[in-house]
Amino acid sequence: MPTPIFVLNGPNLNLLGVREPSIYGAETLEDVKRRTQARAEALGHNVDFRQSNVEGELVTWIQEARDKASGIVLNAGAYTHTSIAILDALNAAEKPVIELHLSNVFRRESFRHHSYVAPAAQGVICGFGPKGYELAIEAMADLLTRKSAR
Ligand code: CA2
Repeated sequence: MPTPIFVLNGPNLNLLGVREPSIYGAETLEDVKRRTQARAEALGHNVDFRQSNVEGELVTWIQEARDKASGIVLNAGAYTHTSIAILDALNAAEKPVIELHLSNVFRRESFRHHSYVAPAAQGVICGFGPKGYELAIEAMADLLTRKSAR
């Protein structure tokens, strides 16, 4: 098995498909995991898909990615807008990072317009719902192909 792409999900994303379908859609996180894994496998990658409501656990997983992941796709949830600890961990990981959001955060409240994650990310995908996870895997696969060609 190749080194996995870590797909990390932050607080409240375990509620997907259960609450607020008008913002986040009807798919559960388990559905999103399945479509993410399917896209990764089609592109010759595998994913390690995780969710936590705990900021420190996300930091620990990002630290783990330094040795155990090829890249990090991160939907940090609300920690996107608050967490210097997650930014520091991403910078220390020295891996390609894609910031991901289901919703278009720029159409929402102004406090969602700032991201602490973005300075550590190669790119940001937001507003495409669960499809964004597949887009993020495609983008990460391209980044990893370019990296291995260097
Ligand atoms: O759009 C995204 O993916 C977000 O990262 C989701 C976060 C939000 O704080 C960010 O600004 C944007 C919230 C995740 C909460 O997910 C829920 C899902 C269903 C019901 C309630 C919350």
